[in-house]
Amino acid sequence: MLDNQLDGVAARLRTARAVSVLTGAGISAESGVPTFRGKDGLWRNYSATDLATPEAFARAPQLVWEWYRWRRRLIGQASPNAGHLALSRFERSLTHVELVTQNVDGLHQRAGSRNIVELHGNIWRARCAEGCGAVIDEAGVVPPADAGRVAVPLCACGARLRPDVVWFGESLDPALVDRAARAARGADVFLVIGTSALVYPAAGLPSVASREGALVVEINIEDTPLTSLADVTLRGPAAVILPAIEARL
Ligand code: BV8
Ligand code: ZN
Repeated sequence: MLDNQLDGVAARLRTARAVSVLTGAGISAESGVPTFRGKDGLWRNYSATDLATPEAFARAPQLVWEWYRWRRRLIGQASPNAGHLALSRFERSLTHVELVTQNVDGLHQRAGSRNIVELHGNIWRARCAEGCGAVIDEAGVVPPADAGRVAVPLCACGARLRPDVVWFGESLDPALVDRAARAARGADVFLVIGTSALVYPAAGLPSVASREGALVVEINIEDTPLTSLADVTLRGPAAVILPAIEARL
């Protein structure tokens, strides 16, 4: 069954004018980066929705920064996995690939993907919390493990710095949302990889693609709210499924 499905998806990818991809935390799971809602959770006994909010940052900026430094350390020690790498090679072997990611870990860039829309920002950047416009790229600056309870970093203007990511309840960059929606509308094949399809507006993209006639392919280890909408469901880990598709291109 899976073999026939993989053959079918590879055949459609080969002839597709435009392929769009939406990834979530699941594609980074095999790099050792915990997912948001998986059993290993993300951090201590906090849930992401507790900490990834402007209210949490206003209430406990040091705790939020401790969480993000912990994630930067994890991600800094992680490498792109076979799923990220296969996707980056799709950019060269297929006609046109647009990669929309909900992930903030930067692993798609490190895998060599270029055409990326980071809907939720990037954990390696910090920006002024008061909006003076300062953005600081701290890519690869892995915080030391014994950092402990470190001070909240400050912007040159004196305000606090915050992670340059989109928190729950915050609006996404309209230009990025528009680019992602155009990628979904224009896709002949829409691959949805490693996302629980719970977080909007990203979770709305597959139905945009489906309405415009795209073949929607879900790659996940379990069912999600998207499974019933998908034309093809490839059940398995992204780091196995994506190379298996690539081998058939
Ligand atoms: C907004 C950055 C307008 C921070 C993140 C009710 C209905 C609809 C919407 C809402 C609602 N109530 C509130 C909202 C809005 C809210 C939302 O959608 N909430 C959800 C929880 C209901 N959305 C927002 O607030 C967005 N903004 O809508 O603006 C607005 C303005 C004001 C007020 C209201 C609305 C902003 C959302 C962005 C939040 N920021 N990240 C950070 O990372 O620190 S979201 C966070 O969740 C990550 O980006 C993550 O990527 C994302 C989604 O999670 P997933 O990626 O899907 O990861 P998850 O762990 O859930 O699932 C992993 C999947 O992988 C699983 O399915 C698993 O089976 C699979 N998997 C595991 N291993 C593998 C695998 N698959 C393949 N291979 C494997 N090996
Ligand atoms: Zn500032």
